[in-house]
Amino acid sequence: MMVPLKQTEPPWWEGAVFYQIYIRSFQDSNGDGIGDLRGIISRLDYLQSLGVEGLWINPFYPSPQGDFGYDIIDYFDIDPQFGTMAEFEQLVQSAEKRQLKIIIDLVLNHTSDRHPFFIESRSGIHSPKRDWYIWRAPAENGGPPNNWAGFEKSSWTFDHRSGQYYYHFFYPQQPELNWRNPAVKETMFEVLDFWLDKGVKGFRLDTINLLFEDEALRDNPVTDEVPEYFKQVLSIKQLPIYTVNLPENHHVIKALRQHLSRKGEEEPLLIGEVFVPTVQDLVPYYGEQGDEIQLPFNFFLSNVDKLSAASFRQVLAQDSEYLSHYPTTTVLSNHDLPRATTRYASEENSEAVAKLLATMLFTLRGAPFIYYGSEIGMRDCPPENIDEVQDPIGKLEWPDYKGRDGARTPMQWDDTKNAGFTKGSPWLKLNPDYVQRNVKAQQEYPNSILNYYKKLIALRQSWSSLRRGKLTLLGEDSSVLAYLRERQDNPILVLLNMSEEKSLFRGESFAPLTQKTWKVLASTHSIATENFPSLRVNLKPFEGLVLKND
Ligand SMILES: [Ca+2]
Ligand SMILES: [Ca+2]
Repeated sequence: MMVPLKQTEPPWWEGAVFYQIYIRSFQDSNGDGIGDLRGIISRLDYLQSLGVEGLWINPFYPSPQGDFGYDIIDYFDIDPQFGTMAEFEQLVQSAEKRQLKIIIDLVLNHTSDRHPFFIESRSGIHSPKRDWYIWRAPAENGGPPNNWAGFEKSSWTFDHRSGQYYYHFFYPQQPELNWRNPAVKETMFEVLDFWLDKGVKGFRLDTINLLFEDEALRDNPVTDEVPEYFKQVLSIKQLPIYTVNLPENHHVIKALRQHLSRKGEEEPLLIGEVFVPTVQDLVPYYGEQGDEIQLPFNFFLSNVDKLSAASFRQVLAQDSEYLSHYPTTTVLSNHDLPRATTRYASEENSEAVAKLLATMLFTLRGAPFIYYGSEIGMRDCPPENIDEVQDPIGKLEWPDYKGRDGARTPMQWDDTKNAGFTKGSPWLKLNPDYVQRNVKAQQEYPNSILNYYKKLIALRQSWSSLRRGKLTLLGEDSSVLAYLRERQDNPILVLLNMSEEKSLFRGESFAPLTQKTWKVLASTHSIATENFPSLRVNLKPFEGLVLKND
């Protein structure tokens, strides 16, 4: 029975600051060159000192690591290279003591081809688990059952023993579960129960909008007009209308949300990775009654291809139009993208741009997601030749695309050998800039990116207008992105000069700003204490300012 929600405190995650830990690269504790759970535990004090609230950890389940953990062979255990279940429990407890909430990554769409379910399913047409995956007879010409494509030109792989094909949007090592089978649903829901019992506070659901495919297996229409967003995941030109965002996904997500609502307990947080063509298409994933995913990832800001006030403003205007009544996320970097510093800055202006982007990250509506290392302005260090490549997509597409290794290099803790990440040989080479760019150096330098992050995170937590206020975009300046955050009587004004030239912001032309004087709360360039009675602000190149009503 649905009980109407009482008007109470908003949930902890609304507008909260999250930190993404790519576990392989964060901190190694035993010298094997691979980050692990004990490594994370040893850095919890550091994470607490940043002021973040949620920790999202990339997959740590037993896995052949064909896609670095997104190919799971056991949903109820920890891969020995990352640690033990006892260490995971210790991590949750130690995090809890520091008010840090653990969010784990979960892959429901597919398993590894070495998962016992798939091994059983593959054993023959009459296997009791045959229908747990998507098996079909060949087309009349012996080829794949239809034209569906994803990471590979055909999403079907032929199995010689049974003479049938199985379906996988990603790699052949990632066969897709058949979500039309109720047994699959029941079994996978138990996985979430298991981890909730371990004390996790939520899940980041991998590719959750790919659960269902068209039952009749109709061909996807072939077209040259593939939306930008799908170009990243489709190897051939087609509109994935029969493989992505099917209405059936919503039935399962609703059922999952309902399944997880436990009486008297705070509802676990569901964060969803959803590939959708427009901001508007995110809306259905919240559920008509707010009964699906609380936080569908909003990647549109990270799709902006250059540092441009106009381009970011365009995305934020779309957010305002469609998402102003929904909690959302702010993502500039993650394990699938080149880091924002690499996308938007040169080596020379990297520090200034990192601070400017941080000013935006922590002052927008969406819950900010910090990708590990962003807080010190880490930059990509891509492989130089194919022998160095670890990422499967980099191996497949070299040299056109070098894969995602560049954004996954080990965390730069200090200037000792291997940056304090490992005493052994790191699984992926370090960015040699760690000698200058590292946590220890930035802790000691008051105007570092790291200290600026801490300052902005603290501001977000003390000003409810930053965390929960509405956002109003101001003007159409080509250099300065300006917006107001308001809640009750505490407006905050944010000015971001995205140009490498000085720019003048003329506040007098905006009615909400006049009749007020403004005082600097945070500034990228110096610890300013200036007042701006006239609201004509001269901004230095790449300067960002956060101002309060004085
Ligand atoms: Ca290790
Ligand atoms: Ca699927």
